[in-house]
Amino acid sequence: MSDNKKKLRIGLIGCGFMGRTHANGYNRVPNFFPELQYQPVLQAVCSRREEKVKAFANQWGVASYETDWRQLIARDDIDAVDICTPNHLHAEIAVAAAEAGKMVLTEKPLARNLEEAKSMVDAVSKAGVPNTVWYNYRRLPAVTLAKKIVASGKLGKIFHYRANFLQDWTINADLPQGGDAAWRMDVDVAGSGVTGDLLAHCIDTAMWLNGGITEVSAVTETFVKQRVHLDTGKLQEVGIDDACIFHCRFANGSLGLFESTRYARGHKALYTFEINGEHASIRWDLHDLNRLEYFDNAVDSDVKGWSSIHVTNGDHPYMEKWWVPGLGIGYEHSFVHQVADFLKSLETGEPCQPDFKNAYETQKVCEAVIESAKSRSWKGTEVEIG
Ligand code: SOE
Repeated sequence: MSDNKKKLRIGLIGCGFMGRTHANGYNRVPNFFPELQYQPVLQAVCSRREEKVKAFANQWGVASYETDWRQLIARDDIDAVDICTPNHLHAEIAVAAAEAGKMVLTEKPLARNLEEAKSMVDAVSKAGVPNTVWYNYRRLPAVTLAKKIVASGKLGKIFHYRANFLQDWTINADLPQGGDAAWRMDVDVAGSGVTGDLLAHCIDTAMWLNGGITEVSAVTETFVKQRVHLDTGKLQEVGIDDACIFHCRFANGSLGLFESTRYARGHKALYTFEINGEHASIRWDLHDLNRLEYFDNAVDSDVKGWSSIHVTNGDHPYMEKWWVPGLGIGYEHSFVHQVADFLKSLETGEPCQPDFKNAYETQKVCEAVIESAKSRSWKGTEVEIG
């Protein structure tokens, strides 16, 4: 690797599933985005369990490891702190990292709640450090193409936005909550259930494509009311939402319908969205992520119908970086693209979206959704996106 590149020394905190997706992103970028001025260097990784973090460092080529995140932040040889921990640590780590003058990247959702999220936005803006949140699905070529199509006006006036994120991994009532394995089931750690974990993705994409959500009306359900907690060994109340359905209004006058659950038997990670406009519609499905479906009402009626665009041409978003037309890419590439876009943002000085400020708007919608379900009433979001 060329020596005249500026090194961006990354300190990765957390080495679970998300730690792996990010580490892979950092490792792949220099090969596929050689024009970037910055080169990420996996300088340190941190996790409480030494065995685990040592093995991770070995496997992913990380130069060193720590078992206390405060030690990692205190190091002079770290430029950017990347938070891949469970949600309850995002705010504390991000604020400390920003105060130490580090750039901060964090996994989604930004935080457990609005208050924590606000402290993070304030900390990075006070410190003036670059920041971003890994809402990775924006960076799949077909989703980025959807953004281009909507922005071009081809759809005309938008009437409907519809999204689902369906899974089925928590149906078993014997599944515990808490601990390293099941922290997503523990409300104290996760903040919420499917709303923060899955709908946050849908809301981020929706507001990116279709503008701000102004008010919501939601219903949530917790199908299994008590689960054994791995920390205490006791049967405890489950505080997360297992399923959430909400409808909403967007600032542009369109209506939205969102559903997420971990109880949709047969679905593992079915993230789909559809947008219906006056002239055209588009729809996308994570299980067929290289395709974007497009219906253009202006096409002659004898050949009119849904067309399926295989988003793998050299002139499709990000695709000139990969193989040749017709050859698809996968989930992991969205993280490679996010690293590349973050590095590019350091060159241009333009924030890498979604930055903390933008992800705070998504957090507002998540909070309004939970509030609306609790109070069984419509809630305004106060989102500041047009
Ligand atoms: C949950 O199962 C999960 O891993 C989320 O936490 C991710 O954000 C989502 O992309 C896939 O599903």
